[in-house]
Amino acid sequence: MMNLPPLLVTCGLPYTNGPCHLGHLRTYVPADMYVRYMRRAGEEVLFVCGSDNHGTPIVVSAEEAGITPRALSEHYHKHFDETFKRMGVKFDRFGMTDNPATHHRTQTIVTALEKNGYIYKQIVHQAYCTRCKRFLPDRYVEGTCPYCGKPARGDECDQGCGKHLEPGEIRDPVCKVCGTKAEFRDQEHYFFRLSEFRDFLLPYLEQVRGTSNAKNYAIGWIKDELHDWCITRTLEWGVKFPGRDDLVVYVWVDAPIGYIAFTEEWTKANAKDWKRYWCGQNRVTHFIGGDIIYHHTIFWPALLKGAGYGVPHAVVASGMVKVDDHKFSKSRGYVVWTNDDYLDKGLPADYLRYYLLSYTSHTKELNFSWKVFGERINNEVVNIFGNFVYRTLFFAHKEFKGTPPNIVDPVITVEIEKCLASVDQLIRDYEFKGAVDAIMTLAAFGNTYFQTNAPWKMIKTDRAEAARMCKNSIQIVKALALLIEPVMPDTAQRCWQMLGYEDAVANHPVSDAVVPVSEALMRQPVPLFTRMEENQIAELDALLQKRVADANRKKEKIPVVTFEEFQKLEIRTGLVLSAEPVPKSNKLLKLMVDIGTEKRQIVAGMQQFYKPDEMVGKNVVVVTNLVPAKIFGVESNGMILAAGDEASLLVPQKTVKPGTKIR
Ligand code: B3M
Ligand code: ZN
Repeated sequence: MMNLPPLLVTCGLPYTNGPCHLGHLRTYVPADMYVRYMRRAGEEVLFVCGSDNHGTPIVVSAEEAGITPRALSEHYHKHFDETFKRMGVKFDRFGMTDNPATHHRTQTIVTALEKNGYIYKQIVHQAYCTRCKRFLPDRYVEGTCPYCGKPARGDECDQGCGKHLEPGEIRDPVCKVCGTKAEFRDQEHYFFRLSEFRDFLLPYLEQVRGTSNAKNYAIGWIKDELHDWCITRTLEWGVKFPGRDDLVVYVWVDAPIGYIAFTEEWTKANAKDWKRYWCGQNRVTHFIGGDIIYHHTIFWPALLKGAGYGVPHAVVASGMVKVDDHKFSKSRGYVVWTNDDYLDKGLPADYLRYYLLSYTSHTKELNFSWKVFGERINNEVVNIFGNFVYRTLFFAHKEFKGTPPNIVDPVITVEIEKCLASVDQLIRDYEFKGAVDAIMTLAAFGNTYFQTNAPWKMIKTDRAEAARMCKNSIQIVKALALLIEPVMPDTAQRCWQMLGYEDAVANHPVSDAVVPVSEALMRQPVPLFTRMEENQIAELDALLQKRVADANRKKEKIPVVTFEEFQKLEIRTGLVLSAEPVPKSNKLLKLMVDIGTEKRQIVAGMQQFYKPDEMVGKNVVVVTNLVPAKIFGVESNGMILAAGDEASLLVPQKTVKPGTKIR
């Protein structure tokens, strides 16, 4: 282990265009566990992340919200920073890609790439909206994936095959803002020669560390053709391409460069050298979602290599998250918001951390459901871990006022050592679930030990023997507190304090698990956990079901109408000239309406709400280009707009000439 470079752990950067949800946590919580453990295993670790502020996801959302991209970014940056802290995810540095450090490092790297001959200019056929009068980069355009035919965004097939799309590749492009069919126009852009990195990437990927999904996908992809990437965009918002005021770099250039910039921000503030982390032999370890493997295993290493930096040591990719067996989807309601649905309901961060870490292996699909969540918390965290700790400490406190002064039995020490060794191996292999399981196995062992030895009976006949059993159990509690810290940091600290320690459990190496518990006086123990009650779970689940139902209703009843479609409707003001009931109907009125250019006969269902006389002389709003229809045998040529079941008429605020267009 001599002279290993320091370990740098990063997490994929959240876009600052929406709140934190379970999908984010699936990556951040395991990364945090890894960092906490590796630190306490004696490694020098730096943990950095930040928010991703550039690119069309932010510009489009800011436009929708009517604020600047910077304001939107600051809002969500703060949100993520606070949410991660609440979840116990503790970065050494949580930066912003729009800050000077990222701008500077990006321009430096792009300049180096140009100098090294990896960037060239080329004309591309870029989607252009004639209505908005602008080019449509990335998420400004939607259409069909040329590879799989599924609906796609300008730069990625997000609903189908997941491929990265180059400008001009998307089929049937439509402007996301106004719905107009886009056309392709020529524009000059800069390209990165990704295709030249194949010979570097093949052997690189063979040895890269991390999870097998990342490596295997990447190796599969580079066996196909590698195409160059267009790395500039016509946007105002972003990092300027060096020497071009009209172009910014593609967000996927400056986003990963943010990892370096955030490291620099931290080293600067801590009198350290960022090059130790990034240049030459390094231990950069990227934790990312499974949907951005391509960017981190192919594009990013090539970029670093081309600019003369060290390349990542490991890529750890998490599996997808499902909710109630459905693909995670904000618009369909299959989402769990970290604050609204979880933390703000008063639920402990540690429960969710435990669930996320222990549900399944890191690379597998995690299928969230409140029911399973409740079961696992009650059956494992509360019944096994919590029960064992509380029984042991309660007994020790009651009978001995603390830890009795015995020697820990070798069998107990062996059991703890076995657990330490397997946890260590599993975490280094990014098998976080396996590690949690191993810790829980030790807790179950403790439970069984306490139950079968029954020191509460023994004490009636042999106090010394009961003290020995108690000491053994307490030693297991100590080991559990130390081991569970990366998983449930708050729980671990409370457990640690109940053992009588005053300091932070996180400051102790995990190996302290076999150091005999000091004979400190204990505090009055209290249960570590509260159970998840059935009605509480039912309420949380009902909220999710309601959100899904609402989303469904919205989807079914309200189809999205493009601006062009909307424009097809002709809506004008009209003046009611005469009105009379339609014979044999108690609902309908037959009206004659002046719509400026002509007089129209219109049948309207408003007899119950308006007397014919009342209608005469009213200014109304009429859809004038509806297909004529016969209602109760009477021809109706238009529709009068009214609100709700009582047919409250829509009328212009100020009197206008009949025939005035509504727009
Ligand atoms: N901001 C979010 C995503 O695509 C994106 C990650 C950047 S990591 C450098 O998941
Ligand atoms: Zn596709």
